[in-house]
Amino acid sequence: MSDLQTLESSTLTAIAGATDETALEAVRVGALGKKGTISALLATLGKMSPDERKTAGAAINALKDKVNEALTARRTVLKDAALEQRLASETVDVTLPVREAASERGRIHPISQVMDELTAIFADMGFSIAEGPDIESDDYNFTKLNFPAGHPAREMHDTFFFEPDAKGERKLLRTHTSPVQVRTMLASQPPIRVICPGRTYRCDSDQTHTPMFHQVEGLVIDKSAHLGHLKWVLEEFCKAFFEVPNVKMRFRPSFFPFTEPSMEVDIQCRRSGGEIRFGEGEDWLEILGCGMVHPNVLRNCGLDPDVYQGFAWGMGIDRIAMLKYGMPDLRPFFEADVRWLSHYGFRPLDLPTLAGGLSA
Ligand code: 2NM
Repeated sequence: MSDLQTLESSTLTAIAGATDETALEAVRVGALGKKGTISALLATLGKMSPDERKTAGAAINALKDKVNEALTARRTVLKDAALEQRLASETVDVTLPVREAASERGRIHPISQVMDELTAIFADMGFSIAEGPDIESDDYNFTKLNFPAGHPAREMHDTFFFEPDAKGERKLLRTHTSPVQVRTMLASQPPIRVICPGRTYRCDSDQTHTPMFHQVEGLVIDKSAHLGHLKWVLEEFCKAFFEVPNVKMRFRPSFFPFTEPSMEVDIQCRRSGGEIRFGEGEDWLEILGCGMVHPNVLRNCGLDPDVYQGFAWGMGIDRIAMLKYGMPDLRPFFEADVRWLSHYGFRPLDLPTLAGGLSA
């Protein structure tokens, strides 16, 4: 075999054996690069006689063409194989569920959700939202609300008191949100339509009570507000909140120091197999207290009871949250367990609106 044939077969074998484009490029440089084997052969042509050059030149150039052809063909094969492999390894299953963004992974606590629902419902009826401090004076929490000193109703509230301050004043953790209504009446003139949601505190702890809990209270004051308006507001609220077209309500006489007359309100429900449904059935469930604001409260808050009258109500947010969302136990509300929250919590971007559905 001539040198040329040996070179040809070894070069073509190397080309066929190159397993990727880098290896193939190395073979090309080895044969056709400046110092390559074929380039070296071409360099010998200069020293040949014209006859020799004619035959050798043709043979070497034919070899060069053959090698170039083989290189091109091999390059195509390797390129195609590399593309195939990439396509196989980079496939995406577009039917897989999308992973939630971090901003969507958190959950809204049921109490926050219910507060958002309450405020959406009452804002739609024209109410404002008012808030006040958790630490209150005895005056705003009790005295102005017609709980006289030594009155037994003060003891009903199991109040957390602070140590008396330098002036001898004993602050407390508010036992209801009513002091916010006191502040509203002192600061503004009727007509007043306001709801006051927030944290409240009583020294009480068992299966159905936590020392901190949440209340929402409402207050309407003008020159002609009456019990008919109160019933309408509460009925509209219950229908909207429990998302039912109709609900029967029962008003029973009761006592609160800040209202006269005072009533407790039950709503119609059906209890079956540990489940409770509203707007149907023959059972009753107590959900709130209400009444006409006592003339003493109006007077204590700077309003003339011969000119103004109004109604107020109060209810426990934690309790209506449990009822609406079927949560059997109150205590996990405040245990900050993410497993409970991911089960009972609400999606952060689904804000409750009356138009979009409260709990949709
Ligand atoms: C209730 C029940 C009945 C109430 C009364 C007042 C105020 F400030 F107007 F006197 N605020 N909240 C009230 C009335 C609260 O909770 C069960």
